[in-house]
Amino acid sequence: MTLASISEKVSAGIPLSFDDGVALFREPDLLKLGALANQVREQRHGDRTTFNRNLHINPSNLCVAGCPLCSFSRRSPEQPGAYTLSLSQAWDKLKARFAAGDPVTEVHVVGGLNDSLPFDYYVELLAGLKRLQPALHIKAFSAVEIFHLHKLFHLEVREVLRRLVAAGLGSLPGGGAEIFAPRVRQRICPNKCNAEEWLDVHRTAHELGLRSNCTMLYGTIETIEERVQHLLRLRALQDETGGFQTFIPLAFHPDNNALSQLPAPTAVDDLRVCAVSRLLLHNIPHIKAYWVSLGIKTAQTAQWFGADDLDGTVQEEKIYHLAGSEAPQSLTPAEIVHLIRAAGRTPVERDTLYNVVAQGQALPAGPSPVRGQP
Ligand code: V47
Repeated sequence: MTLASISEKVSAGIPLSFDDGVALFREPDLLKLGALANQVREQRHGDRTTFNRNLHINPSNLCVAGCPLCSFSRRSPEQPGAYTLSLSQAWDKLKARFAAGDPVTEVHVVGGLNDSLPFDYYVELLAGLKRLQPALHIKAFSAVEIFHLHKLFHLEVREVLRRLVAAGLGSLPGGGAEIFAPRVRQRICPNKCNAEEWLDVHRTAHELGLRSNCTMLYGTIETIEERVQHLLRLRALQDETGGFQTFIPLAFHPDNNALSQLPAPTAVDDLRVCAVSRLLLHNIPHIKAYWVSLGIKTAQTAQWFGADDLDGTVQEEKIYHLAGSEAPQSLTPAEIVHLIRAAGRTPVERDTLYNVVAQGQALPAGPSPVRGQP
């Protein structure tokens, strides 16, 4: 398998094989790999890079899973830093955005696998956010959390999702997929739902008409082959349902967790994973370079290695900042617009479902100084 022969397949629209994926991860010429991913990106999205205005709410960090990879969770309420937000504390976070004249179109809600909150907490959390802002899109609860609610409350996954949709759930985020291989899961997240269960939650969500995102956490102990298998399983589900809208490669952060002996992935790893994902996942429309995970500079560069999205303004992110992310806590829309233009791309503000919200003159005027940048 050479890059030239893979390039021919890409041009002919032939899905790449497992062996192609392995060859791409082993390709020494990062720039040629990036150029091929960029060709596919530009065919699909031209020079646009999208972003949105969003707020993260993490209702509780109490978690029964105790994953070695995680720096956010606490096992018991007595542990330092453990918290559970009351409903009004959670709603206040959205209210604060209005009060600051900084409204969001999306709230991203994820948290620990808390086994002491009633099901109504989740329903009321979403319903209360919707009451505050009926047009808000709530992207909430990773498949791992949905699976936990299914087990805890003895409700079918479909029923959990139906009740949350009735309360205001708009889509599912892509977290918790990690690496599907049982060998890796056993070491990095032994108590999380398995690959089949994760995929089945997304399949059910798609059957109910919800869109969702998907992820891969790279840079722990996985092999290249396990990465490729993971990506191909996402691609197979997408062939079945068409419900994934974005793939987000997530770079492992080793601070303050039980895997802190591992080195963090380098920028070259980040760009390679981004490019290979774009090439293998021909049927998933968007590749998100999540700037909180990659850092601003790599996320900008990734716009030339297959990515066409940067995520959003992201206020109140905890999972990556506790694990060592040095990215700013948030960016203003004007800062993101500036970063995208500085990367040589055309910024477009989108909503969660990738409808255009603002472009051209309607975007905030830049350039403006970017925190954390020289
Ligand atoms: O599920 C946890 C990962 C995910 C670490 O869908 C870690 O739009 C690196 O899924 N190092 C949460 N990664 C983040 C996530 C996400 C983020 C932004 C947008 C979307 C979306 C989804 O972060 C977790 C886990 O896979 N994670 N700990 C860590 N130490």
